[in-house]
Amino acid sequence: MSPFVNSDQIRDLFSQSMSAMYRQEVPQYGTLLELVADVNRATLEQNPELRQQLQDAGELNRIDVERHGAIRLGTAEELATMRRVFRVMGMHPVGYYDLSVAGVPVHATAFRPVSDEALRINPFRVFTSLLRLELIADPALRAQAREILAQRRIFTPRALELTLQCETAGGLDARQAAEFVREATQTFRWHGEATVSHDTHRQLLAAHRLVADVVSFKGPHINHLTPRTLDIDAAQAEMPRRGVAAKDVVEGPPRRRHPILLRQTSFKALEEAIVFTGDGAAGAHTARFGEIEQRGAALTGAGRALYDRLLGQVRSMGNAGSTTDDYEARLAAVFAEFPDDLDAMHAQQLAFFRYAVQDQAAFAQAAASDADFDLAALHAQGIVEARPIIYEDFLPVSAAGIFQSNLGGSEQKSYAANAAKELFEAALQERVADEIALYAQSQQASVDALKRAYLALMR
Ligand code: OOG
Ligand code: NI
Repeated sequence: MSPFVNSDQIRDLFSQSMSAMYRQEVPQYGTLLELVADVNRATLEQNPELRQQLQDAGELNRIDVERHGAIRLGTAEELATMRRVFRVMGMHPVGYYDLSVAGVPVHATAFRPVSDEALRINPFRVFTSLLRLELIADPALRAQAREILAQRRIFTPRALELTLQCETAGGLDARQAAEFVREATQTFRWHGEATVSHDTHRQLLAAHRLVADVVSFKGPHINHLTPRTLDIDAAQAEMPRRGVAAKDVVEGPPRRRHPILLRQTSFKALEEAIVFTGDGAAGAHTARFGEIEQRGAALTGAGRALYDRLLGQVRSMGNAGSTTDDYEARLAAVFAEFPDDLDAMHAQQLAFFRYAVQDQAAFAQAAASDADFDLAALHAQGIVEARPIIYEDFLPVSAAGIFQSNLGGSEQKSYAANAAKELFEAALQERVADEIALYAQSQQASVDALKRAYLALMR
């Protein structure tokens, strides 16, 4: 037996630790968790079929636990070290997100578990942005920000020691794992004391609110956590009833019979008191909020292109003088073009699927007849079923509303949008995985397993 705790278990402990800390720091987040638990309970009561599906998938016990959090880092070194720390918890960089197209001077990846099994144990992931100082126009302010960031140490010495220990020994024992989780959590806590003067904070704010959020503090405070809801429209409607200020619309695709990708909503960021350096002036900063998500099928390249085109079409219709209802009606009308029917989504290869035997007797009979393994035929006859693979990644650009609405203020900056994946990977000191390739692999693995089972039945 290995003396080491499985990295999936460490991630599970970590997500619980982050949840407890955030509930304490942002009490309204506790209200959000209760609301989501209530909505999920009601949804399951009304929908026994969904309950059965979740039970079969082994997901019923952990429905409303956190699915993700988000942080923003200041330097390449912080990002490279963060990669090592997350690796201890079985979280790897997946995907590259260029947020400059949404007027936000960062690029990002998601640290997440990648194997089907690890995702099942605990899917917790952290959307991790890196500030792009080169996008600050004023050279003096850019240099000052760089200097301030170079001084801070965002990890505790013990967290770094245990990370190294894990890398050299190949794992952590139970006591070390518990200590690692405690130490790692420290990096993400809130600091009410800024590292800059009131005046510098003002200048950073003027460059971009997000620049101030990253540069003014001792560490990358977690800026939100996000539980999973089974009915995001019900959760959205419930928020104001419980005194939670919800953003106006749910981001992402419209409500569908067969959900795709990711739908999200949030409560607006809090104004928090902070103390500046120098004269100790008191001020306020808005950064931290709570979010809810509902996940659906992962889309293929073709499916994603269709999604992007339709969303672009909705956006280009403009919002002038329109209400939330208008937006939802427009979204639904435009998305009528995206088939909401699993057979059509499958036939047009818009989504990824995991194949499983539906009718064991017929499957055995087909194999015994000595016919070659023919997935399409087995599927068409209903012997094999295709279940959508859940999307595990993010849509921060199409959901730029979340980013924007939570920075406070209504400013819209524009940057000459330019993705810089290579620079990001150089900072990370690793390549990010291609999420589409991961879904394709999961799909293929299910086909391979079916084929093996079929061949075994032939002999
Ligand atoms: C991250 C925003 C991205 C999501 O759910 O799309 C994100 C941030 O505000 O730092 O968490
Ligand atoms: Ni989020």
